[in-house]
Amino acid sequence: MPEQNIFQPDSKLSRSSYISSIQQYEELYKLSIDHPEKFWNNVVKQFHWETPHADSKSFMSYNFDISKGPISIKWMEGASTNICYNLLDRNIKNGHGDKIAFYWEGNHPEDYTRFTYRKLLEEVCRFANVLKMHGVNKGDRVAIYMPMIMETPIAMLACSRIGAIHSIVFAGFSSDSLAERMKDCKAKVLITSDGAWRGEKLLHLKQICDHALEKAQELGHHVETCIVVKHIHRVTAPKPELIEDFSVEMRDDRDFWWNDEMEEAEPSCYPEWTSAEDPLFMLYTSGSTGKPKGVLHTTGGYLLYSSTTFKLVFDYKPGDVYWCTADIGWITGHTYVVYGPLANAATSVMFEGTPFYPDNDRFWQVIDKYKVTQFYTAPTAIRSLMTFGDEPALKHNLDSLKILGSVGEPINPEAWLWYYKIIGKEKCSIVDTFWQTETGGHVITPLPGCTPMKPGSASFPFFGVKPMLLDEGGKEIQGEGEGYLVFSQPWPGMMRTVYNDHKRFEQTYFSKFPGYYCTGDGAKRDKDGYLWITGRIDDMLNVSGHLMSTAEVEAVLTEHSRVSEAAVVSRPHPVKGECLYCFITPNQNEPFDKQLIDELKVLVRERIGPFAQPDAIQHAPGLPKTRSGKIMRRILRKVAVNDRDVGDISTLADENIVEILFNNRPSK
Ligand code: 6R9
Repeated sequence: MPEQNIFQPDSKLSRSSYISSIQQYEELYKLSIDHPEKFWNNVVKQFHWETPHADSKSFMSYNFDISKGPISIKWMEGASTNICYNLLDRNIKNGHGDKIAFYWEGNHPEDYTRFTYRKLLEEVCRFANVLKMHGVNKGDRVAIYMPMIMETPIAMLACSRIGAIHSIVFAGFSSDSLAERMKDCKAKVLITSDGAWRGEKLLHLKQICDHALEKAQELGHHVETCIVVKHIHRVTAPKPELIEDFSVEMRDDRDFWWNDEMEEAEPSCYPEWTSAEDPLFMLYTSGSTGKPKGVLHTTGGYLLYSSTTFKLVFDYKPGDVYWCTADIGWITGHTYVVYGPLANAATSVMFEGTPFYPDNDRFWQVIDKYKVTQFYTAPTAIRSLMTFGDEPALKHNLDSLKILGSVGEPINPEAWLWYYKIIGKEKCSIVDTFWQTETGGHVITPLPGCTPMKPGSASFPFFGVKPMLLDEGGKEIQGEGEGYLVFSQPWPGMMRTVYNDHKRFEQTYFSKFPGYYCTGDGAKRDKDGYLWITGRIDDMLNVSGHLMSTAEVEAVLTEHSRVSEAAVVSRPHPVKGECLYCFITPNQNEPFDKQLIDELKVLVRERIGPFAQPDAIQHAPGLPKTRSGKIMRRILRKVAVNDRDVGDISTLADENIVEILFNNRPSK
């Protein structure tokens, strides 16, 4: 078992936290599993329902067993509400109109602003009216490709106000990826900005969108409207010379400036009442077959779950200032920058920039500036900041911090301890939150002030979540052991389907173990019942918290005309967690040279995005395959780390290839 040190929560924090002891957690947990309605009803009451759900029977219903019929998950059937109304109007009615919803901190330290709940509602209503003017109706899909600026949550909430479904594509994806996603969801409108600064880099977002819109057209889908936020001229330029030849092309019949549209729009907009099971948003996540899946979340359950996990996992109290550094383009940004905090009338920091600009102490400087109480980031960020030593953090006053969160990948004990000691001064609870795009919110996590912490363990299930470990044959592993992490009953915030492909939803998550939602991750349970996530058990990899599939990258590499075959595995990386290691078999008589390597790197950046760029590309005159032609990735992973202890290779069609691959490893 990994590190077994236990860290007790700070007693002052325990005294004030919502859930203050393991006993209290266990009682509530039991209630949430045995009587979901009793548990969730307290949350239901906090929100406005235009129509309440019909009766107890309609509170929750589900089928997780494919042999008994289609998989289905429903919460609060028959109820209607509007999530934007609950996040804004309801909070204003409750006296929070002048409360700060967001402190926006730009890329440049001189750019900052703030938005109250009232101001946010006004802007959201205006933009909802803009969308309506452009013919967006309930159920239509709106693609969003934006930096971390206030217009992003405004656009999301405007969609939810009129019942449109937002589909955000992280603005680090390439134009091809954006096009593919817009085509898959048949987006009517695309919202973007002219560009964005990331540190000293200027990103040409509108240009990427222009290519994507063209490409979508080639793929057979026409996006009618593109709305563009003018951003880069409004803010301080880290490198003014880069703006000199920055230009944006606007097509008269398709492109509109955000500000021009907003000027004419009314600042009020009656919310569209949507059914609890109406779609709220979709968000693409990598699929192990290559094509991304549009994970679909619905309204009522997601509201209950995002608000409750936010409140209890971050122990959010009025007066706190919370900061989640995730980009809104990922699920963490959806649930824990936008929906969860606003549902609790919270005050958050929203940050446009990077941890390294203008200096490596930016995170710590921002925590000090806003007196942040809860800070939520990813292990990859912690690891890269650790490399600069303690001094950048020690320069700032971090005393306001109470809770530190981690998300996206397993946090190694070394990074955990640094976070705990140097950032949290041994008085903060660390919440290592395990969850997925599919789960909508945290599913396995410690609770602050409550759970004794083990560095590297996500510890225990959140309320309503019932995890189990299964062996390869589907038998449950009780007590200590390791297996597939599955869930045996639904919680309100879990995904409902893959957009337009319910079969794929059933196939991906419910076919391996009938009756269970399969996460695709492995986990261990130790003698104290703590869960330790061991990582993906499918062909997925996690680079700096970005999940991608080996198949997706292989498909891109083999597009190159000189490549015959490609295989991709993950290799451990000290900062990114994992990185891509690629094996390339060129076509017969084609050389494997630097030019090819460079072209392949560019290709992956173009097709997927810069974060997917391989760290190593090696020549593979052949790949280790079984007689039935399956690539043995286990062996490739050994080659990637230069570990000659490859185990049994007798099932290979050609055993000699293993030695050749070891000898062909790149020199650095
Ligand atoms: C929220 C998010 C999901 C995958 C998941 C797992 C890994 C996330 C983790 C973690 C260990 C944690 N993961 N949090 N592994 N400990 N605390 O990241 O969603 O982008 O869909 O990724 O990330 O492998 O299956 P998503």
